[in-house]
Amino acid sequence: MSTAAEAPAETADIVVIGAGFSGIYALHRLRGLEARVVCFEAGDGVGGTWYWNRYPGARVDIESMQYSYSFDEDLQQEWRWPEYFSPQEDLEAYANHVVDRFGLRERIRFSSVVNRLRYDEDENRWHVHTDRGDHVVCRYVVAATGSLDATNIPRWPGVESFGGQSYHTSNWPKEGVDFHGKRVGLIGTGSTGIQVTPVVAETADHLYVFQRTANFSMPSRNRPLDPDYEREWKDNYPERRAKMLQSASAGLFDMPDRSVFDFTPEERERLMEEAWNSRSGFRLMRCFTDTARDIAANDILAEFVRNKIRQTVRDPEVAELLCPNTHPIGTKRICIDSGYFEAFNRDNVTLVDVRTNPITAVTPGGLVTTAGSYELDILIYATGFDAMTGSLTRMNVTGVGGRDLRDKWRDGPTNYLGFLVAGFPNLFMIHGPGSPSVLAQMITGGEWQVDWVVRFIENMEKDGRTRVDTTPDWEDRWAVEMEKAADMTLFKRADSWYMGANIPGKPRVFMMYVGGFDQYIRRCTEQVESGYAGFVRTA
Ligand code: N01
Repeated sequence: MSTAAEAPAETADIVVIGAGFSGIYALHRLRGLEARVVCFEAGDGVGGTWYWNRYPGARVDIESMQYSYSFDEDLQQEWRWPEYFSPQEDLEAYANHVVDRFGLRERIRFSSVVNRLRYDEDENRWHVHTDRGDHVVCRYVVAATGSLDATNIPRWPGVESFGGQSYHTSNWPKEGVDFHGKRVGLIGTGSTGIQVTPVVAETADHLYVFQRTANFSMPSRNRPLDPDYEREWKDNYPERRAKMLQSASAGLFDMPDRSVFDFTPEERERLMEEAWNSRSGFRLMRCFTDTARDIAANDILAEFVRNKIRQTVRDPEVAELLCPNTHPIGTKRICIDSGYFEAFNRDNVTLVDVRTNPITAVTPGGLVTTAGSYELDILIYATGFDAMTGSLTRMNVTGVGGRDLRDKWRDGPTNYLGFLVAGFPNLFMIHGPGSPSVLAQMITGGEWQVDWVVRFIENMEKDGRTRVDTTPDWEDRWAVEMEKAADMTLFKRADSWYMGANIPGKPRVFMMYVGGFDQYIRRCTEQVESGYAGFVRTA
């Protein structure tokens, strides 16, 4: 499977795959184990998501005082975030700072794509191969491979034939792209497309936004970080970080205690207006207790946002097309924008409805839909990811009996507590399917998962165990629990990447644990306290 000449096998104790935020922390934590650790990273720099997604407008949608590491008090006191919601370049700079500050860089092998991961049951070892010819034989693998890593470009006829410049947003050139005087086509209106649109619109000659599904988005109201606010966080970091882990989202947000139906229409309008105008558009999603579970409550919130779109976009037909009406609000990732809807008031921006008239082909000169063709110089694919599973299934992973992970996950990504897959021993996933993953604040969630895995490995060593697996029965039990949690929400009503619905042929399963990060911690802790029930540890 390797593409370069293969070097002789070398040995290690642990291989970490990925030097994103969780992989970096895993490297730091694993130091304490006196183990030989090797980390492979596909990029030529650190930061994972925040290394790859350098498209114009890329910015986090969780405030940076929270979306940052908690493991080192000096680091969190000293680091300064210039803005409330950090842009990609600040997050990448932070990842680099952490790697250098903690001396981790030399442990990372950059530009090394793991393309084969094979478990040898006789040896109880993993064989890790890369496209550069590395072959490392190790005891444990920590797959910090990210939830949104494997890109999705739909297979339209002619995709390879386009004669202009084309980019997927998660593989953006470091030198940037000049849009001056260019006709640009942007496919996709998820969080990414919504961030790209206003920035490209500023310089492109013309921007065509190809929309299949209109999305709910709220203004980020991003601004320079207020020093008093920063001080307040820094003065209270230990307590706040602890509280984050006791919350459903691994973050500190205002939590509602009121039903939308406790109020008159006028009162609820006033409350929603207040939340809309608050510092963070996300607050709107936390206005009432029942909007995530009750479709009638959800409709009220959704209509409030649709009315905001109608008030913002001058052309009523365009406004109506931008109004989401295919899914309940919050069942696809809520987007946070900086002038998305306003961009459609510009003369150089055209919204193209590719739900009614789907894209049929890419040609050397542009795009063809069932309604017409568009001449383009630059084509931007903001078409998302084979999320949650793609990073592992594309890696050619085989477990006990040579079983291919793709085969094991044919009907959906079975796992136990999001950490282990039965028949794939000693392979730990971070932010994998079955964990809260993207439904909780990912840096904090990743730190917690990494800590759990490192403690697990420490205990294995202490107890003289060398192999851990789970069983299909425990996977089924977790699947039932996950299903139960998802059924209490409206998530399954949307054709979202959460459900695998964006990838043709992918099984339609809600892939994350939506019971809350606090509950997830409780469940993982219980299993450990009950003597590792569900984890089959052998010598
Ligand atoms: O990807 P997406 P994304 N024909 O899958 C469209 C995180 N993130 O990169 O909805 C036409 O959401 C697709 O249409 P539809 C965040 O978790 C965070 O935008 O499937 N269109 C959709 O509009 C987010 O959820 C931040 O009908 C096609 C778009 O492409 C996740 O990343 C910023 C198509 C894909 O949207 C992914 O976001 C950015 C087709 N054949 C991302 N196939 C922040 O922190 C796909 N599409 C702010």
